[in-house]
Amino acid sequence: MSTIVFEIKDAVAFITLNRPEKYNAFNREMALLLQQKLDECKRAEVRCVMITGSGKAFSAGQDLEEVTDPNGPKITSILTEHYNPIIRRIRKLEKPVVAAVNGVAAGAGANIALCCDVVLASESAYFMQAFSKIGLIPDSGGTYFLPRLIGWQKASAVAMLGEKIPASEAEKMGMVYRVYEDAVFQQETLNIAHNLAAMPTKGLALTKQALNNSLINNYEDQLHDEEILQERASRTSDYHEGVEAFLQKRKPSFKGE
Ligand code: LHQ
Repeated sequence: MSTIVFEIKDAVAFITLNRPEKYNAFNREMALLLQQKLDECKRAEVRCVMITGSGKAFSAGQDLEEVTDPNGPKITSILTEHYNPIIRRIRKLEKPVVAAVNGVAAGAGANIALCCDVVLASESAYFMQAFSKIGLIPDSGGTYFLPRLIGWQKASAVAMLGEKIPASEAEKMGMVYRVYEDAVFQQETLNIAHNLAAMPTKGLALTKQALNNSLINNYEDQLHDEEILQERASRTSDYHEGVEAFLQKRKPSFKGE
């Protein structure tokens, strides 16, 4: 069985982390394959990406057996070759990426989920910045995204204590957009992915770009970027369809163009 299951259906690319017996912990093979599959999501037919885990976990982060293997990858190459390229691909991908956190998301597994555009979790899922428990620092963008998502104070405590943060608490903190009861989680996350896939994909990509820019821009630069990106959005056929459909009091049919 492949460590990543990949399927494109109805404009949604489903990426399933697939090492269930290891709680979908990342080894080199899985990390490189995830990068490859994220690249495949650039295809025009894909209008939304959903990342989830198979079995009980979303992902328990780095496979700790691999890091203790003398023939395994070195710590620095784990970041430069495995995780950082994954985070960059998710942030740069010009479509919405949904993290459907079906179970525990720990270490790099948590931070890959947290850098996605829409983070959904099942009631029984939990998040854990497990790094501190083994003497490491939060990586995979954790020290960047966490304080921006939940504020400095909570980010420091979450990063240092490495406690289990239940999905409901993560939602209150601002790590997660919505939590669903386990029984309806799969259906509800599918609905969100399909909704996103039917939306104006180019407009969403430009929204993502504007939000990415806001992480580094000052206020004036951000207003300037909004002028440029909004003008670009207004040149899409989906924009024209959206306005026309509104005026004609009908449902819009967006093509992602
Ligand atoms: C695992 C793992 C795992 C291997 C569960 N590896 N097998 C960057 C740079 C360089 C180095 C290191 O890492 C990084 C980035 C990082 O991600 S650092 C953080 C690495 N992750 C962790 O420290 C989390 C380790 N796992 C846990 O603390 C627990 O497994 C959690 C809290 C996730 C789940 O606990 P339980 O529900 O009690 O499950 P379990 O511990 O029994 O795990 C289930 C199985 O999965 C078990 O296998 P077994 O054969 O005994 O049934 C675990 O050994 C395996 N597993 N995480 N990271």
